[in-house]
Amino acid sequence: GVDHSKKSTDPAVQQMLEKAAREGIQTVWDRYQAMRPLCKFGESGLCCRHCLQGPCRINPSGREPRVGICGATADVIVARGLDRAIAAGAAGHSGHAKHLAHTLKKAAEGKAPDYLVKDKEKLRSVAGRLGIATDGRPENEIALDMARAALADFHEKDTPVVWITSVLPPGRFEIFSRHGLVPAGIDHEIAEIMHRTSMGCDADASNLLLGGLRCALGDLAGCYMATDLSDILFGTPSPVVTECNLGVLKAGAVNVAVHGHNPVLSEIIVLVAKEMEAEARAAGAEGINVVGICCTGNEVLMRHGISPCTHSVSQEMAIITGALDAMVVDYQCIQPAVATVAECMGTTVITTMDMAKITGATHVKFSEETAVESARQILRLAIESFTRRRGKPVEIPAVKKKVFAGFSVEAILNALGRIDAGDPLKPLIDHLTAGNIRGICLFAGCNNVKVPQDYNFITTARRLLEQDVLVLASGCSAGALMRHGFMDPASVEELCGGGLKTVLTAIGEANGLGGPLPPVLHVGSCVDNSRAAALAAALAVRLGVDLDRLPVVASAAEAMHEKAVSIGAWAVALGLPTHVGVMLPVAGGPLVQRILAEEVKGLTGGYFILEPDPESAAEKLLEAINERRAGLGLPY
Ligand code: NFS
Ligand code: SF4
Repeated sequence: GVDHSKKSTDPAVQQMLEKAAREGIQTVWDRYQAMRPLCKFGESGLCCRHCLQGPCRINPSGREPRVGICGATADVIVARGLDRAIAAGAAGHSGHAKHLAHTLKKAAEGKAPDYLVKDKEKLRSVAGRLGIATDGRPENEIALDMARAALADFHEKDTPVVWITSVLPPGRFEIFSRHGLVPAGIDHEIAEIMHRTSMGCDADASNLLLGGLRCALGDLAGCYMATDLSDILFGTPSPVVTECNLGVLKAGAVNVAVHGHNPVLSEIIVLVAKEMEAEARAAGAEGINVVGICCTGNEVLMRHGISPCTHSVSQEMAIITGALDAMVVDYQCIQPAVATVAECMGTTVITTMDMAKITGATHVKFSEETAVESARQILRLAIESFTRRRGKPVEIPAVKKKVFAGFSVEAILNALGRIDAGDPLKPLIDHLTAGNIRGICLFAGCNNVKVPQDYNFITTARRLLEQDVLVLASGCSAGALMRHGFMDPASVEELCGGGLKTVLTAIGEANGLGGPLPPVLHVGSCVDNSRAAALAAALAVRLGVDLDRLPVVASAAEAMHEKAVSIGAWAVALGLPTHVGVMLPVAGGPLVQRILAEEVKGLTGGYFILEPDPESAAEKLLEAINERRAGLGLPY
């Protein structure tokens, strides 16, 4: 067959690409080829369609036209475009959070009987942080107040976004206040970006980017809120072990993939699938095998050990196996093409959210009031689909890796507490200080069809681990690293430097694992990047320094979605050196590039490292870590 290694480094995906080629099924990689060459104007951020006089495009070579019809300069057009990406990302994360707030509210009011407060301890601790009274109050009352506080954070009110003000180390808040970066309301900031980037408003690139940073902090609030409320409703993750990749599909079972983002749907599917085992067996199946794709997969992996099947750019591959009976989706990151591929393979694609339908898919409206009933209806469609597939040949790649996941901040502190119960952060601080841990890197974001799948992640992660950097991962970057064995404790020997190995082994052994923790700690879905922010904030408070002095960095090596842009922007606002491995559409704006890579340092301490080469990216991240170690007077 053809060499598919330029498309994906994952052998399971390569096998499916061979099958797709054989059967004439078009995939994302074929569509990418058909799209090339990509438009140079768009790629460099130099096209504007913000009014009906355009579209305008600036000549990237420096020749005419140099400004838009209205006179907007290249930098203005680029900054406006970036701001809109940030706003779209923030709308996604916070829309997800708002959905959870409504679910929590309905649960507290007794209107959604299939949901309840599962983690009462977290409810009380988050309430305490938000200033909601807890003493002697029943859970439902606290939950209702919290849901109201969450919904209130979306609009402009007298006080700023509480999911920002209550989560930052004190010094950070001062910096944000000084530079006008404190979000007044999440939806308010998104709307303001739409306003200021419309024709004839903000025409100053640095002012535009400041607005973008404030909106990105609205995005952080949405992420943080989503994590908090999910933990409260569905439980705070603790360590789980399972397997991942396409090999987790089972020819004889009703295979159901949950794909998208919000655990409001996937949690109930997981629950109801257990109840419907008998129904599946009556249809001749071995049972119901729920697997995850993308971030909702991460949510149910973290809380229930559900096996992740694949992620991001390779989502069509799950269908191409021929073994997937239903793909149940909510919103975000679902390639519309899944409906087309599903038609060839007999999979039923089920959309569930009225704001995210796909032509060709089956729509089953999912509402919290009747969640279990909707889930039954969805799973019945999956069983019917299985009945049609029964006995037909499938091709499931025999590729699986072990995954050790579930590292919420609570789980990390709990594990560290086995070393020092009175002061769980102390062992982490001691190892950081001594240099056994050189620094911490958060891997985040998607796969991108422009990068051989997972190549950037594994190349950069290998180098950082070997240099004793503690690696956290979320979203589809976690998916990438798990599918290559980076979440199997057995890989510590091969991947980690001596210092890191000592630390992971000491923690693992103190927790009765009889061996190390995995090389990479899975912190959850993309909204759970907030967990990394929380851990960094705790370290900063404990060390008595602000976030921009910590040897903590972030990397989105294969970013794709607008959500990844907004996360990157809040990481920079928090003061982190933040690597992006795919070119942001900013090449056409030299001033914008300079602000993002350098000048923003003067404001927040953070900055973007735009570096497509994964080896150089690792070196730059290590340099940034070493620079910060030096600043703290630590050996490096
Ligand atoms: Ni994050 Fe998660 Fe994946 Fe990218 Fe999409 S699923 S929210 S955006 S593709 S990492
Ligand atoms: Fe062109 Fe200005 Fe209209 Fe954009 S806003 S399309 S640059 S005239």
